[in-house]
Amino acid sequence: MSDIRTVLITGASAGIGEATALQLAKDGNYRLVLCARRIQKLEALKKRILSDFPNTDIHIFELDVRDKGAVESSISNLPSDYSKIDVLINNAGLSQGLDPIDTGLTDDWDRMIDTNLKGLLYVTHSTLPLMKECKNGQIINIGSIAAKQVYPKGNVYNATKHAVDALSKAMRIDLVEKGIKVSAVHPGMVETEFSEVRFKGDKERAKKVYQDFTPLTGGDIADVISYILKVPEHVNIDDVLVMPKAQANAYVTHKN
Ligand code: NDP
Ligand code: 8X3
Repeated sequence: MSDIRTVLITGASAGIGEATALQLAKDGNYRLVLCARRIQKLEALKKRILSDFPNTDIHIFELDVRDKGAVESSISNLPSDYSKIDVLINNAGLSQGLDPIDTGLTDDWDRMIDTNLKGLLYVTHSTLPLMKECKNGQIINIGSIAAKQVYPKGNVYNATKHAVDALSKAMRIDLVEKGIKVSAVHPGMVETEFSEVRFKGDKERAKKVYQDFTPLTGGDIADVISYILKVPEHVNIDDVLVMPKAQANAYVTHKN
């Protein structure tokens, strides 16, 4: 078993994915394969990583996880140095809108289902053949507190994240005999681009979500992921719920 593991991170251009790429570069024993739709952001991240951690091997590529054909061809045609994936971090995801079920927009629903659920499935399906040879494969799915609790107007986003929770459990069963570990990390509120994306560019509304308490940072979640990847080979962290101290659950956040 090589000491250097190759890690594929989806949605690495911002937030939790970007912070995880930086943390794993710092940890030092990972070869990074990073994808997202915004290639310029990935290029800037690659530059930063190579400036801070010059010995990092890093490959970036543009990918919309909703595009089944693009997922299949880009992952099956990775450069040979990066074509054996040890670790997959299914992080790409988003919320669109915050509306009751009767007035929600069906286009928003499609975007969330296509990204958070179908995208995760396409990427996993394309990556598993590249993991087969390694005896210590590992998948980390990023769920949410919304995978555990349903909150008002969260309907379809909540449903996609409940599905990520269910799929994480199902993958663990189906992959156990192949020696592939499956973990799910479920964050509470993390200050990233998430709310700006949910509210379609309304920065003021997004900012208010994280006001008057201390939310998690992408780095907090990256720390948890880094730890999950470091436990001994015979140990698996199945499921982690990580909340800001001020957030008791999906409904109760203590604001000053
Ligand atoms: P950000 O909006 O900051 O980052 C989301 C990332 O996903 C970006 O890199 C974005 O890249 C990528 N992405 C979105 N759609 C696609 C797509 N179709 N194809 C490829 N990449 C895509 O949000 P977070 O970092 O907060 O979110 C990361 C994950 O964490 C998501 O799954 C989210 O649901 C989950 N989460 C977030 C929480 C929070 O409070 N922030 C709490 C709980 C879970 P690009 O736009 O360049 O494609
Ligand atoms: C993102 C956190 O509380 O907005 O999954 O659902 S929340």
